[in-house]
Amino acid sequence: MFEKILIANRGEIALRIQRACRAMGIKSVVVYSQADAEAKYVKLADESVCIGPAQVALSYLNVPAIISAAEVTDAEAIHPGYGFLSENADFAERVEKSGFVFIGPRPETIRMMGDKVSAKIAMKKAGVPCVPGPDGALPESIHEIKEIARDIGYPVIIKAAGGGGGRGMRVVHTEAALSNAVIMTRNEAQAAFGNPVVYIEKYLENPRHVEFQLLIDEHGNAVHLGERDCSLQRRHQKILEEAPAPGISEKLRNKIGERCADACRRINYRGVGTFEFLFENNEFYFIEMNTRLQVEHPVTEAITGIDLVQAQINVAAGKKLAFSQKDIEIKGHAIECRINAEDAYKLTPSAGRITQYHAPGGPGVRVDSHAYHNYMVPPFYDSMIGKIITYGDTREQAIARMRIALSEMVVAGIKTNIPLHRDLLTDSMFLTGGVAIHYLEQKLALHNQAI
Ligand code: MV4
Repeated sequence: MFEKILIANRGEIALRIQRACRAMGIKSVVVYSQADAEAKYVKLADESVCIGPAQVALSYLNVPAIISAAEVTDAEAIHPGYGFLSENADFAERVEKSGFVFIGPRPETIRMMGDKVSAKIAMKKAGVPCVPGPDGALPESIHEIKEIARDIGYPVIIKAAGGGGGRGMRVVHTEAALSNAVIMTRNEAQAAFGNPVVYIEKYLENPRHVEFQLLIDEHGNAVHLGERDCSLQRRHQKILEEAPAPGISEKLRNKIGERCADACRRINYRGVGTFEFLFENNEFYFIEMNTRLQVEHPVTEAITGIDLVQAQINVAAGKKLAFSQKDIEIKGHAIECRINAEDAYKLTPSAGRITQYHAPGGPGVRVDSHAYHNYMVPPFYDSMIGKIITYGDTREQAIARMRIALSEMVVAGIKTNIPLHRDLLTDSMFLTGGVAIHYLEQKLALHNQAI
């Protein structure tokens, strides 16, 4: 096992990884920007290294500074967390070339999944159900493109191969709009990702976003840990997630989970990974694979009892999984509310000093947050200041516990989205379960119209 791990991230996930290291008897080093000097995980750290000023390009994305920090502190492995460099294949490669272990998949795997065209081809070949559309990139000829779109049937969606997470895509409803949409998406893709390649899919109008969690060791053992429903989002920012996804049968879960596990074995995947699907009319359609630990991993931990960060570290150290698929039981229900420093309904960021902070507690309540009384939320980074995760035997119990947790939580001095969560936890459509990806935006539009 590693003696020391460097955590190349900030915020609640830096603290989460630090706690996993502590639980495993591994020393950890945190890197931080000048704006994060007062952060909780820096104060709690075994060792810390300032890697630069507030701007992410000069700190959390500063590859030489991070590698140097690992060198001077004698760390053996680097955990990238989520966001920042976590899905950067060049970074993973630099880490390994410098003699450290990258806690994540191989660089080639990250690169393949970063290209959404090659990811989809690999998954389709491995038997994972995908959104209807041709394999591979769109051709140059607009006549050919029109023929392809006609075959698929409108509406279609044009996506950038270098995109993902909602960046670089365009919905097309008619043949008249097709040519322009392809040209615009190509141009934007070239500008944003340095890659003009685009592909086409059938556009699903009202799906849910359901994703499967996978865990794979270096010895070919792959398990799925069930799915999460992440449909409650706005502008591709998830705000509430739950596991399992309401209304998915155990049979369907195991069928899709097995396909994903099989695909991971075929491509020699290592670490944790998430298969993102659109789910409509009880069918799953693969869209993308994420090669990192995700923000919403705690809901999966709650329903499986598996510590995903410890598992990631074990697998990165070359250990075999301590369990197989038959040992994994999906039990109970978990909900996560992301607490953001932002206006609850306008969703504009609200940085500043937290003048009062009280975290909820009690049975089945987990709070992952780096915030505290008098903490200054810096304006330079993501607005998420923590997550509340509640667990119950049933969805109803998890919801009831979340309502109480939200009623207990106090964050003063800045605006937060806690009022929106309180509202959602009494929303009749949410209570029924299984709302689609556009639901929150529709609800917010109604709210903002009414006031
Ligand atoms: C789609 C889609 C409908 N049909 N693909 C957005 C994020 C990126 N991961 C893929 N996205 C979508 N792809 C087809 N063929 C709708 C979305 C989409 C979406 C997906 C998941 C969660 C939220 C979303 C919000 C808007 C659009």
